[in-house]
Amino acid sequence: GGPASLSRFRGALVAAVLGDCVGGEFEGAEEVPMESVLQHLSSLDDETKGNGILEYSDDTAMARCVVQSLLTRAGFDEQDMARRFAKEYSASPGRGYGSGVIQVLKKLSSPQLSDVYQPARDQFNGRGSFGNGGAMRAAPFALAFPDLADVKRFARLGAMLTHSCSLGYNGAVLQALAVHLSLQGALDLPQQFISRLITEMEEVEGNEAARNDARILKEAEKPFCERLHRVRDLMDRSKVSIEEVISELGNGIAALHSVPTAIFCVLHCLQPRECLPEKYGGLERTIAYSLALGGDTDTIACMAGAIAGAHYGIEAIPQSWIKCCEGAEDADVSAERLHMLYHQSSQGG
Ligand code: F2R
Ligand code: MG
Ligand code: MG
Repeated sequence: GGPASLSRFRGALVAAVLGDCVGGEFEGAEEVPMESVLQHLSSLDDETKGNGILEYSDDTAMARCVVQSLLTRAGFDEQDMARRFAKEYSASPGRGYGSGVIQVLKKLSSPQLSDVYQPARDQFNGRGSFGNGGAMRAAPFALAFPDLADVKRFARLGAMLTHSCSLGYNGAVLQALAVHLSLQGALDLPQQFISRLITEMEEVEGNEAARNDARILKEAEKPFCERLHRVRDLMDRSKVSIEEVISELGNGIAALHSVPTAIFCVLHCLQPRECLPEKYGGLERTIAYSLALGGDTDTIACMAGAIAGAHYGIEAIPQSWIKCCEGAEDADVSAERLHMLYHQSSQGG
């Protein structure tokens, strides 16, 4: 489809759910042989499976809250979104949430709470979380707002409801930017895509709060920019091993160690790769490669899935995968509604 087509919206939201559901199998594993990944993925073609057998985790549970809030309020409303996070957690606490964020979600359910951003600020002795929980649910912001400045602003505010450290919320901004650009067809020119992300993040990481957090955590002056430069270096190499990707970019639960990694997975899998079956299209390659990195597989595959899905569109996703994943069909319905909201906004309605 063309820029911002319905197919791209459906691809983004559905592939994010698939990444979460199929990635759950390997979350936390140190090494994941490609053979095990391919076995897991081919088991999804088994006709006797299906009907949402693979459950979604916190990644999708929170993204669904973001989507419902953006749709119901026709824009960003922090009170409504915070209430939905708290309600969702209390209804299904067993979705594999991070151990820190649980405290925030409990506090957000208090009717006495006057500032919905305060519980996040109190995390980790006032330093805030740098986990990837803001980034894992950031894709819907790119699907609701056509304007780049809105995508950046609301992805940051949406993440700050749980992640007040800039290394957490700027990961969400980067993820939303990647989906936004992919939706416009920017992955047709991969070098320009990565350069554009670096330019945008230069500005995002240029403020005092970001510099301060980076200094305290002993990271580079502009940590996401530095990682994106590493992504560009790896892209330019003809051969890269999985070990090198993990050591250069990471595969962990911190946004800094997973959002640039997810972006690399998408870029690396734009072409066929020796380690992946020839019959796989780009979307299948991206999901398989994300799982083979090990570590935070559900979240890396969820984020890479959203970016790749926005590029390849819904037609690239195998029907059998959709049938196996809880929430994938709901995501497809929501994508259509977000597409309408996005195009209403772009017409100034
Ligand atoms: N939590 C998981 N997976 C592991 C456990 C699964 C579960 N117990 C099960 O077996 O079912 N996955 C999910 O969590 C990640 C998103 O986490 P989020 O929302 O960012 O949570 P949190 O708690 O804010 O941060 C995660 C951890 O990062 C460390 N951390 C963050 N900020 C820190 C800081 N300022 N100082 C020190 N440590 C910090 C802590 O260890 C946090 O617990 C996704 O992978 C999702 O799938
Ligand atoms: Mg998860
Ligand atoms: Mg995870």
